[in-house]
Amino acid sequence: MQETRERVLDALVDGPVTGPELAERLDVSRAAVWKHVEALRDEGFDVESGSDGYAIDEFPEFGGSAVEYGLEAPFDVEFHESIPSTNARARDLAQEGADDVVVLADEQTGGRGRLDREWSSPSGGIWLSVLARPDIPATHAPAYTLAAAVAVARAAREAGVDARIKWPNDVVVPGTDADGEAVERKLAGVLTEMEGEADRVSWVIVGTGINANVDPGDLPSEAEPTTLRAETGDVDRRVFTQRVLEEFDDLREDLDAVVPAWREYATTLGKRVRVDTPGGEVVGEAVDVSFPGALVVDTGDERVTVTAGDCEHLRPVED
Ligand code: BT5
Repeated sequence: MQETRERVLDALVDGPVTGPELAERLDVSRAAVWKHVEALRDEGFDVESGSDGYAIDEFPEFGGSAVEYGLEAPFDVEFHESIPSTNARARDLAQEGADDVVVLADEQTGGRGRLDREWSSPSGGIWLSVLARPDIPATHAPAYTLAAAVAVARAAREAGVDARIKWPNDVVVPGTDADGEAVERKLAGVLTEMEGEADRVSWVIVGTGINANVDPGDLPSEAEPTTLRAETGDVDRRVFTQRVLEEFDDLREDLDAVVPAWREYATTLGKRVRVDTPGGEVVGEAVDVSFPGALVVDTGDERVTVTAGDCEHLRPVED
């Protein structure tokens, strides 16, 4: 089904092509061709039908087939105008046995951050979850979180935004507040969920929320958010999403490349940090990140390796 839709889309982009011609070429009925054409129209494609057949001139700004078209990564994309949470939907798909699927939405009504915090997801953003079944042990899954953060940072940097990464999962943009103090504003966050045995995960869901064509005023102000709209102007969400998925796909194939790529954009390294971990608070200088994504903190007395937690950047101590 998905594949036929893609082939119909390919043919229409190269069109015009008549319904009977297309039916013959794809070896499906004329009714099936018509159904796919109607489905593409529903997704916002401007399919013209003239005397020499169907043709497509314009792509919708966003949508499943639009993102799949020309995507150099092996994902099927399921698009929703509005959905409670793409991660929740991806979990349902995981139960059904799906693999390499991306759930994408224009708006989420129940988006979640880590520790069940709310993730504000108004229309105009890029809210997506990648569901995959990699052959990795559960302990390596954090590398997927870092990979998603790197993928978003790279796509944002290509779009002209000075995106950096704050350990472990925040894509931030440095700036100054009204008093001229340095601040880092959050552009995107990643929430990874998984299920499986210790030696091999059954599935991983990497949920990524990117504040794209959104006004910062529509996001919770205490979070100090920023958006692509505020930093550089509205982006083509179709292309931006493709770039994120392509970068992510490259990195997951080469997990050893993730940490070095992450270090390149890190704002946390060299800073004094306070990390709230399940085992207590760790304060010191963030000196490194080690595979698959742990933060190494020099407390002055010892080096502590932190695998999970909330990280706050502190001001340097005055000598
Ligand atoms: C995260 O959590 O940063 C992970 C966010 C993951 C969201 C994606 S969207 C697609 C997929 N489907 C979902 O339901 N979730 C994933 P955390 O580090 O816990 O940050 C959450 C905190 O960020 C909140 O407590 C707010 O303070 C702040 N926040 C909420 N919405 C925000 C936004 N749109 N931009 C910036 N900060 C936000």
